[in-house]
Amino acid sequence: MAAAKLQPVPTAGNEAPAPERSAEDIAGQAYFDRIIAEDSRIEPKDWMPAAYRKTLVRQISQHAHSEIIGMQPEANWITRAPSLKRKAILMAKVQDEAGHGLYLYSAAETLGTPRDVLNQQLLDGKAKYSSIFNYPARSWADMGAIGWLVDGAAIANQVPLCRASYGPYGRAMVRICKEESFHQRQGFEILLELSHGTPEQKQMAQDAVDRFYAPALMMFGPPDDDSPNSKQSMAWNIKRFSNDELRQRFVGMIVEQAKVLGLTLPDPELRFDEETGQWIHMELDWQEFKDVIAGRGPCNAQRMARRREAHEDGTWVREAARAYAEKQLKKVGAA
Ligand code: BYC
Repeated sequence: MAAAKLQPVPTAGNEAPAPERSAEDIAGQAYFDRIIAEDSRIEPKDWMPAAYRKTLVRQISQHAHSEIIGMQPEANWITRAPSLKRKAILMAKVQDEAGHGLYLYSAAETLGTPRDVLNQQLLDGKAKYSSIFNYPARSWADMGAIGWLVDGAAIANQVPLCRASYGPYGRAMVRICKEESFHQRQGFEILLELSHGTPEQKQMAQDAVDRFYAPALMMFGPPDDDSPNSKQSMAWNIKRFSNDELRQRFVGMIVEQAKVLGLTLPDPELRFDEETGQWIHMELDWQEFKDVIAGRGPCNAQRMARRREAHEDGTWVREAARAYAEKQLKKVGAA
C-alpha cells in the first residue's frame, strides 16, 4: 500500500505571509467602509473590494439574463392575444423587458466586465437566470398570472434594490420598478376580466394561478439558511432584506389581491399568524427549485435553444453596428 502523503498543516509559523496592501488599497478600503457605514453610494470609479465587484457582476448579470430570457414566455403569446389592444399592451411589456436587460447589462459593464463576456456566459450555459422562466406559459390566462405574480414578486424583490449601495444598479432599478408596476397591473387586470367572465374563463384564470404560485414564491431564492450569498450582500447594503423576509411580505400582499380577483391561492397551509401579524405560506418544493436552476426544469432546454438561435439571427445586426461604428471613428480621425 502506498504511504499516505502528509499534508502540511498551516500553523502560525508556516502560513504564507498575507500579501502586502498598497497605501492606495488601505485608503480605498477605509473610504469604502465609510460609504457603506453611512449608507451612501459606491460609484464606478471608486475603490471597491474585489469580492464586492464580483458579487455585483454576478447578481446584476443574472438579473439581466432573466429579463432577456423572461421575454420568451410572453412573446409566445403576442400573436395569440385576444384583441388588438391586448396585443399592443403585451408587445410594449415584452419590449420593456428587453430595455431592463439593457439597463442592467450597462450597469454591469460599469464594473469592468463587457457585455459580450456576460452574454457569452449565458450562451455557454454557465450563467444563471431566474428559475421562473423555465416554466411554460400554456394559456392566455398565464399572461395574467405572469404579470400579477411574477412581476409582482419581481417588484417586492426589486424595490429594496433601488437602495442598493452600488449607484448604477440602484438607479437602473428605479426605472425598472416603475415599469414593473405597470406590468403587474396589466396582469392583474387580465385575471380580473377572466375571473368575471364565463365559468371556463374563470377556471382558466384559476388554473394559471395554481401553476404560477409556487414557482413565483421560489423567485425570491432559497430559504435563508440555505442562501450562501445573503449575509455578505446584506452587510454591503446590496440586499436590504433576506429571501424569506421578502417572500413573506409578498404573500401578505397577494392574499388580499386574490380576494379582489375572486381566485384562491393554491396553498393548503396558508394562514394568518396573529402573533407576528404575517401570512404563513406552505413549505415549497426546494428539490424542484434546485432541479430547475441546475437546468432540469420543464423549459430550460427550449429557452436556451431559442436564445442561441436569436443570438445567431442577430449576427448581421451586430456586424452592421460594428461597421458603422468603425466608419464613424474613421470620420472623427479624418476631421
Ligand atoms: N432562480 O445565496 P442566494 C423579472 C441562485 S426578472 C435562479 O440566495 P442571492 C422579469 C443565486 O443566484 C427576475 N437562481 O443568492 C423579467 C445563487 O447562485 P450563485 C430576476 C437563483 O444572489 C421578465 C444561489 O441560487 N430578478 O422580474 O443572494 C419578465 C444561492 O442563492 C434564484 C433578479 O434577478 C432563482 N429564483 O439572492 C417578467 C433580482 N434564486 O450565483 C419579470 C436580483 C437564487 O451563487 N437578484 N438563485 O451561483 C436578487 O435579488 C438575488 O440575486 C436573488 C438571489 C434574491 C435572486
